[in-house]
Amino acid sequence: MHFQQAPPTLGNQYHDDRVLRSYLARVLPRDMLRETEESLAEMGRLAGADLYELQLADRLNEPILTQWDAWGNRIDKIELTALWRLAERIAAEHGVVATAYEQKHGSHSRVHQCALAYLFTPSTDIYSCPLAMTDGAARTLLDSGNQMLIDRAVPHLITRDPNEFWTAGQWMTELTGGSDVGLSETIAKEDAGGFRLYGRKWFTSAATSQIALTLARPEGNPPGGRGLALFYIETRDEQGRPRNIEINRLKDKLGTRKVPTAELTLAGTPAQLVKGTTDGVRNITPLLNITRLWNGISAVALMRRGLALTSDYAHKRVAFGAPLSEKPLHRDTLAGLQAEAEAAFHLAFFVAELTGRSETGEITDDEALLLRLLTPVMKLTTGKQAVMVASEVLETFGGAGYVEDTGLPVLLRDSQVLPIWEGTTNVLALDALRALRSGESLRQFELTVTRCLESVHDPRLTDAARIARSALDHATSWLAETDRPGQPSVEAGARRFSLTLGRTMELALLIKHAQWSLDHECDGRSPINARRFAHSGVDLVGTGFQDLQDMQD
Ligand code: MFK
Repeated sequence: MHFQQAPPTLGNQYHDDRVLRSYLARVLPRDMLRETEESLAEMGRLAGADLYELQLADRLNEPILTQWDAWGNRIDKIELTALWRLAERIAAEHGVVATAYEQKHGSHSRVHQCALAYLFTPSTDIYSCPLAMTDGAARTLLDSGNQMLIDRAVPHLITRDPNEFWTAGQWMTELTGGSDVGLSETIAKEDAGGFRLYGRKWFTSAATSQIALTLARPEGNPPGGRGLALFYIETRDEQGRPRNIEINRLKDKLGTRKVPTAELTLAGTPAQLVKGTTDGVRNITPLLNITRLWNGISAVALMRRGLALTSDYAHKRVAFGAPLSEKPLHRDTLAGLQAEAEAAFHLAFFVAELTGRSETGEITDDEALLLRLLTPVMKLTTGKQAVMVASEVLETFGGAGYVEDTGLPVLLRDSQVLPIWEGTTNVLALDALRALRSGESLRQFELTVTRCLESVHDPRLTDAARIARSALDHATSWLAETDRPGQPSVEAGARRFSLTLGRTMELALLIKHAQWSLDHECDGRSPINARRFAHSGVDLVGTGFQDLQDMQD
C-alpha cells in the first residue's frame, strides 16, 4: 500500500471558529447573540461545504469579456464565473450587505454583518469586492442627503431579494494613478438635465455592477481633489447594453482573478451629481472608509481560512513518525500565526463596532476621532499580516502549498491585494497622519489602550500589558519629537509609526479579550496568544530618521 496524502477539509466555519464565537459572546447581549447565531451558523455551513466545494471545482474559470457580437456590434459583455453568480444570490438572500442597514440590532448590526462577511469571504473568490463597494455606495448615498438618488438606488443596494439586488462599482483610479486621485483627468460636461463624462478609468473592479460612483471634473473647475465632483452612473440601459461605456480589456492580475477588473473608456456616459459640483474626494470618503473596513474583515477572514486548513492538515499529515500536530516546531509555527490572526481579528472587529455606532448616531465625538484614525491604521496593519500569514500557511503544507490544484496558492495571491487596493500601506500611513491633525485622536487612542490594559488582573497578562504600554509610549514620544514643521522625519517614519499603532491596539484589544475569556469562559487560549503576539514585534517605530538622512547625503 503506497502512501496517500489526505487533503485538508473544512467543517462549519462558524461552529469551528473559537475566536469569532468568543468575541461575539463578549460584545453581543445574550438575546442578540441567540438571534444572530442561526444566520451565522448557516453561513458557516455554506462556507465550509457547498461554497467551498464549488470554489475548488470552479478553480480554473475566470470572467470572460466579449467585446463584439458575430455581426460586428460592440456589446462589451462580461460573463462571470459560476461561483460568482451563486455568491451574488447568496449574498443578497443572507443579507451580507443588508444586515448593516436593516439595523435589527442597532449598532451591533454592523458587527453581525461583518461576521457574515467574514464567514462568506474566503469561500467566494473575493465576491467581497463588489459587496464592499455596494455597502460603501449605500453609505455614501445615504450620507449625501441626495434624496432622489437615495430613493432610486439604496433600496436595490440593501435588498435581500436577489432579483432586485444591485451592486455598485467605485471607479476612481485613472492612468494618473490610484493614490493621488486629485490628478484625475475625466471631464464632466453639462448636458440637458445632467452631465456626460469623458475619460478613462484604469482600474474598475467588478465592472458588471449596475451602478457606479465615480469622480470627474466639471468643465471649468480647478485642478486637484477639490475640483472634482462625485457622480452617480447607471452603467447599462434597459437592454443591458453599456451606456456609452467601452470595456477595453480585463486586467491580467496576480490574484483576485475572478474579479472582473476592467479598463474603461467613458465616452459621454450619462451621470448625475451626488453632492455638489466640487469636493469629490471628500465626498467619496465614506465609501473609502467602508471598503477599508471590508478590507480588514477580508484580511482576518483569509488568515482564518489558511489556519483552518493547515490546522486540519496537521492532524492528518504524518512525517518522521508522527502527525505534524504533534511536532513541537510545527506547533510553534502555527501558534505564531494564530496569535497574529487573533490579534488582527480584534482590531478589525473593533473598527466594525465603532462604524456601527457611527451609523446609528450613538458615537461620541471622541469615538468618531478614534474611528477616523483607526480605519486606515487597521486596514494597513491587517493587510500586511494577511500576506505574511498566507505565505507561512503555504509553507506549512510543503510542496502542496505551492501546487495550484490544492486550491492553496490562491490564498497568497488574493491576500496580496489587501495592502494595495483601497490605499497602499504608505498612502494609509499618511492618511493616519492626516487623521492625527484633528488634534485629539491620538489622545483617544491612548485612552482606549489604557482602558483595555486597566481591565487586566491576571498575572499571565501583565507582561503583555507592559509591552503594549511601552510600544504606545515610544510611538507617542517619537511623534512628539519628530512632528516639527518642515521636517521630513515624520513622513519618513509614518509607516513604522502607523504599524506600531496598529499592532499596539491589536495587542491591547487581545489582552482585554483574553482577560474576559479567562473570567467568563475559563479559557486560557487567548491569554497564550496575547503573550505570543506581545513578543512578535509590536514596537516597530525604530529610529530610522537618521538613516534616511544618511542615505540622502
Ligand atoms: C475585499 C475588500 C474590499 C475591497 C474593495 C476594493 C475594490 C475597489 C478597488 C478600488 O477602487 S481601489 C482604489 C482605491 N483608492 C483609494 O483608496 C485612494 C487612495 N488615496 C487616498 O486615500 C488619498 O489619501 C486621497 C485620494 C484621499 C488624497 O486625496 P487629496 O485630494 O490629496 O485629499 P485631501 O485634500 O487630503 O483630502 C480631501 C478631503 O477629504 C479632506 O477634507 P477637507 O476637505 O474637509 O479638508 C480630508 O480630510 C478628507 N479625507 C481624506 N481621506 C479621508 C477623508 N475624510 C475621511 N476619511 C478619509 N479616509
